[in-house]
Amino acid sequence: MISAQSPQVQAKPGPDFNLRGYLEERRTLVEAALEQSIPVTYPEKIYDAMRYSLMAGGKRLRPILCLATCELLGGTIAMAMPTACALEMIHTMSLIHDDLPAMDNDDYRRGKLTNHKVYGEDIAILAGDGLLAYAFEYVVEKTENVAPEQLLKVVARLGHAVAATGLVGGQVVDLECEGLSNIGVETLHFIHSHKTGALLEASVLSGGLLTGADKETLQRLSRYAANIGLAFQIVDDILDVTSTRDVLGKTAGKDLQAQKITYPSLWGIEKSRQEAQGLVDAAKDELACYGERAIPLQAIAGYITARTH
Ligand code: GRG
Repeated sequence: MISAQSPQVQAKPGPDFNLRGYLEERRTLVEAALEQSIPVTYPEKIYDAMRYSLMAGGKRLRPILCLATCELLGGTIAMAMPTACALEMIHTMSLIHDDLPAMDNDDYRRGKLTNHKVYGEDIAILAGDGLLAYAFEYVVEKTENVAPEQLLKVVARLGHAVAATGLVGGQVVDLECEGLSNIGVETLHFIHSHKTGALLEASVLSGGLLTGADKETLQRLSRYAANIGLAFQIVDDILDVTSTRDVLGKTAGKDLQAQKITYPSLWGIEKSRQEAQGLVDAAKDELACYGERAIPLQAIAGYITARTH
């Protein structure tokens, strides 16, 4: 069980803020909560498959964004942890389905064989479905000390991020564009603001919604999230070209191999880097009004362009 009290955390915003320590500390908290979130019971095979991908590592960026935003606005880690776990369950299910032969057909994810390579396609589809449904149950059942009307808004926002208005819509357009060489930057933005941006935005907004944030605050958070979401995807595209499977934990060079239109293929690597940096700077500016308290979210924005995997 997750304690109703916030766990003791050391890394606090301030002049000596240490992003590395902060991310490590939050990741450890999230891992511990995820570890307890899905007990294995009958039929064990499906729980094993769900846990295989959920506990396979990853940066845990979405949960960390949710926790950080909730804390920025005066909430606690404890009240946001069930939502943070649900975000990671949703993210993980999208990776499982994305890797399927009917979609990206990938063999490696998070440095391990993909779910369908280990459990077969049938179970991998069901593991994704199981994680998706359980994410919603988990938020509703496990969240404490949040007003029901705020929690309803969180649930609605998660649904919006998953549905055709979010991940599903982005994935459909991505599939439609496969093999086409005349994709413009607007279509590319649509794909990524839906496939990648929608869940990152939901991560930030749900942290705000849990605290009952007002409309103006939510709009500011949305702008921060839209900027980091796009920067994140540009960097993802750059890393696909410049990195290796060992570092990425997934197949590198896939976009080039599939002749996919990407930001580097449209703009080149240097302009892509500059665009990503401009978006990160804009994201940081959005939160300047919070002073020192914004340091963690601003530093996370910076990490997005500096990351290597
Ligand atoms: C949501 C119902 C439903 C179906 C899924 C397959 C699909 C529809 C959408 C694809 C979503 C997708 C895989 C987007 C890519 C997002 C992305 C950039 C993933 C990598 O995220 P990281 O780098 O990965 O945060 P880690 O492993 O660190 O968590």
